[in-house]
Amino acid sequence: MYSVDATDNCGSVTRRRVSGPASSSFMGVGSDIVMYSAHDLSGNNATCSFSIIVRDMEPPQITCASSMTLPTDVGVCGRVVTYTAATVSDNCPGPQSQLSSGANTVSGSSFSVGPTSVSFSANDTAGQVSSCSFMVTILDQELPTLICPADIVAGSDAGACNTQVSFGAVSSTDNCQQTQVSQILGGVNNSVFTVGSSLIRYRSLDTSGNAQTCNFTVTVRDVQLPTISCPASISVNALTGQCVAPVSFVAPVGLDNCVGSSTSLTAGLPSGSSFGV
Ligand SMILES: [Ca+2]
Ligand SMILES: [Ca+2]
Ligand SMILES: [Ca+2]
Ligand SMILES: [Ca+2]
Repeated sequence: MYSVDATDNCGSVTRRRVSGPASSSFMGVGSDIVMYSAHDLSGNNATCSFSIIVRDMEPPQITCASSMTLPTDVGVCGRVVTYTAATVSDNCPGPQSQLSSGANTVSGSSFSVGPTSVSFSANDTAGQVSSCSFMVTILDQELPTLICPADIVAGSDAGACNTQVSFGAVSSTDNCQQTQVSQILGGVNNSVFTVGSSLIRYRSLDTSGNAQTCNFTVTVRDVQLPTISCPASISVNALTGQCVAPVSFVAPVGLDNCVGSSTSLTAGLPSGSSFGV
């Protein structure tokens, strides 16, 4: 809205808008010149002009997609992510959203494990800029693979209730790098295992803390027979007037490479018994 005044030395003056928009009329962004003329009763006239500039002072409105957290694609340390580009509105036509973060954040590209910021911006014709951003977070939730050796069966060493056992390497892979493999249970490789069965367990950890375990057993068998020596055969005479005789002998005790062996009488009478003729 504007007003134009005109005065004269004699009587009334008539005003006329020669060009340009009228006061209170709608005017788009840009500039225009308004010209008026004034006419007195004697036919003299004068003109004046002024310019009107309408500026866009309103920055664009821009809205980004919501932040997202997604697992990695199977077997790879990243994920192909698609998302909706930011939407823009403005009081004036023209602005469109433009990706302002790196080329590796284009929708449909492969995002690395971890958080990545994706930013969009929009410029209106008046040079005003608005921007928004959201996070794409990729989580490695895929467990490492871990392969243990097959179960091992070994015989005890001669004269010992154990043996040294070597086992093959454990192999591990992960969709991401730097897998850490460690043994968490059982005797170590190349150590001496006693007769019996031992559980060996390994664990593989990826850099995101996903754990995989595998097991195998080491069984050492006692392959050595016990030894036992019996006394020499004994010959005694029957007691006078009887057909028997008491006989004592040192009961044999067996020996074995492993502790816990026992010796038992399996036939005949124990020492001190009365033996018949
Ligand atoms: Ca005049
Ligand atoms: Ca604007
Ligand atoms: Ca993994
Ligand atoms: Ca034995």
